[in-house]
Amino acid sequence: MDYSLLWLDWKPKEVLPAYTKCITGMPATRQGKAALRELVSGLQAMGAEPEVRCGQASSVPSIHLKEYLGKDDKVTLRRSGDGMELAGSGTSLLYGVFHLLRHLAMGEEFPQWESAPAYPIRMLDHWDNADGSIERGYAGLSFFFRDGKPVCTERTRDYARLLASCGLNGCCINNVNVHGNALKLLTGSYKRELKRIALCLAEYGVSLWLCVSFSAPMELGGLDTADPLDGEVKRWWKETCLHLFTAIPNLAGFLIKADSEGRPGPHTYGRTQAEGANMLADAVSPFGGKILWRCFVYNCTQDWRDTKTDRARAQCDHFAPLDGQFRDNVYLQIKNGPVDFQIREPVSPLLGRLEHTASLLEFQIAQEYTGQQRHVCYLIPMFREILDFRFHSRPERDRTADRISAVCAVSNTGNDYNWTGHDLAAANLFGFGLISWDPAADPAEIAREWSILTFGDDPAVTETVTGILLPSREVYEKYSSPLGIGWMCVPETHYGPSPEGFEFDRWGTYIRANHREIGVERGPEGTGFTEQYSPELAAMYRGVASCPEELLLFFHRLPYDYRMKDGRTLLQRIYDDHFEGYEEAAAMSEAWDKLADKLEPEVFRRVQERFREQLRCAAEWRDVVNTWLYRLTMIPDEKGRRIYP
Ligand code: GCV
Repeated sequence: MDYSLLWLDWKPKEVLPAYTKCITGMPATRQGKAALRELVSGLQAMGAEPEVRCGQASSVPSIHLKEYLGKDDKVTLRRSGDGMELAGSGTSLLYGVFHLLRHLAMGEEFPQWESAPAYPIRMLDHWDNADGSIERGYAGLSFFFRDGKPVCTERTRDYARLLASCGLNGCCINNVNVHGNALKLLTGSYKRELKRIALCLAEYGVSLWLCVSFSAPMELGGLDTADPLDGEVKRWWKETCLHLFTAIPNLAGFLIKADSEGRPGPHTYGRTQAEGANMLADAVSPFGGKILWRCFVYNCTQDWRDTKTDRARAQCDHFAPLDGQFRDNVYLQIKNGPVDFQIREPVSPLLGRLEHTASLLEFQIAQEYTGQQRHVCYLIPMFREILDFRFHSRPERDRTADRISAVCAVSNTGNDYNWTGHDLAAANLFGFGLISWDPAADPAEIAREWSILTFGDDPAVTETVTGILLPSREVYEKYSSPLGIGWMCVPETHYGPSPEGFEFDRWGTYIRANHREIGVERGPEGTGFTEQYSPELAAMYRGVASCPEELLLFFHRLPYDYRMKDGRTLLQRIYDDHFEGYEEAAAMSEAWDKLADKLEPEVFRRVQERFREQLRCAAEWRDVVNTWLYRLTMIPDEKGRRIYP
């Protein structure tokens, strides 16, 4: 096998509870049968030899699988005498089996669990292209596409297993920037291949989603318009959906990036985003399909002299006035921050504004701006912060977690042996699954569990790995872009430092630093972005003193000698962070080195190599950002450390 099984590579256990010797119950659905298979093979890998007594009650301690019919996701795992009873629908049995196996692997004898997922849609978005490349992919090539065509292999099945094992139930296999052969996914040219993928995913309760191009009626149908109100266009979509949904079971719907970064969309025809989304919603609705409509709509050709247009405002400006105008089967897909997956952004205000429209929160575990899976950056604590964020809107529906209806993440996988490029990045894949199921899950506990499942239960290893993962986001933040400003990376690649790179580009992501001041003024005298939040939050962000310091430069333009709460100047704080960030990354790398004789040599070596690159790059970030600021301001570091004048 040319890939690892990640956390599903069950390790032998010295002691297992007596009930692991016998399994009873006879699941009837495909998912239930998969659950039984997983249970048997998982227990075998741990060293048990379970006897399967289909349907029979057992007088010896056993695990009893009780399958309910229906689509309910609720799962109950409870102690029953000296054994365990697992009850749920077919897919829930899968969730329960994986939960049981994970907890047995963690050394828990009688794990009890009564749970249901917080959201009905918990999915991964792949930015895979038909030619096999992956946009912003950092772990090799696509395992969904090869030579211009979708492919279904053994790996597809193991991928579905990985998803189900952490509670995920959907994946969109192609890039939102639909081009090349991917356009033809809609036409049925690849019906056979898509059907195989769909069935393979379905066995593990994972639905298939596809990205489609809004102008497909022109690109594929030969029409001269894609106007969503045009009768021919509507007819084309309806017929296309009829063929596609009939041919491909388990197709859940479409994800669309429209009117964004050069993509076609309803604005081209003077129509609203709602008119565009609803037309597609009507086309998929006879098949129970859903439309995931991205809100990443902004002007990407903003002139630097225009200080009023603000990319951060765009989501709310475009979508808040349309609240309530979308069909029930439309979900607005909203990136977690108002700009674009920077290491720190405020939570998107649009998530606090929609009262009558379903929203789908979009995270990114592909580490586009967070070290590209060459740096360790455990993102789950950040996701938890975002889910816990309070909008001060309606008391009964105030936290992000309570306002959204679904959740997704841009995937960090590829066909690398370890799936995620950096071995430690798999913690983000696992963690995203667990936190999508339960937004109150503890990121530290997730890290601990992932480490034990992946590297075994040696406490020294667990302590070191969790000690590296947990602070890693703050470490990356310290040596890269300070205090929420973002965008100091190299345009195009989005890797490594280039503080003014975006300043001379057209994407509207200016940081506006000069020799006196740095930051973007987003209060009422600036772009007015603060006013998109509820009055309480707007007041907090508007005030320089009340604005959370970690977001100070996101919201405000300040002089370098501005005094932070601890008395340091803004500039000194930035210098300090960059020095400290590098030192902390070096300490993480040293901690890893001490695991040399505790891990598989290949795994140890791969991660060590990544740490070398992380340190090289962290030093570059530190030196480039500090030197650039020193040369702009000519204010030296108070501690006299080395800055390259
Ligand atoms: C898939 C950013 C990325 C693009 C990505 C886009 C999006 O701009 O750099 O590669 O396109 O976000 O989310 O659509």
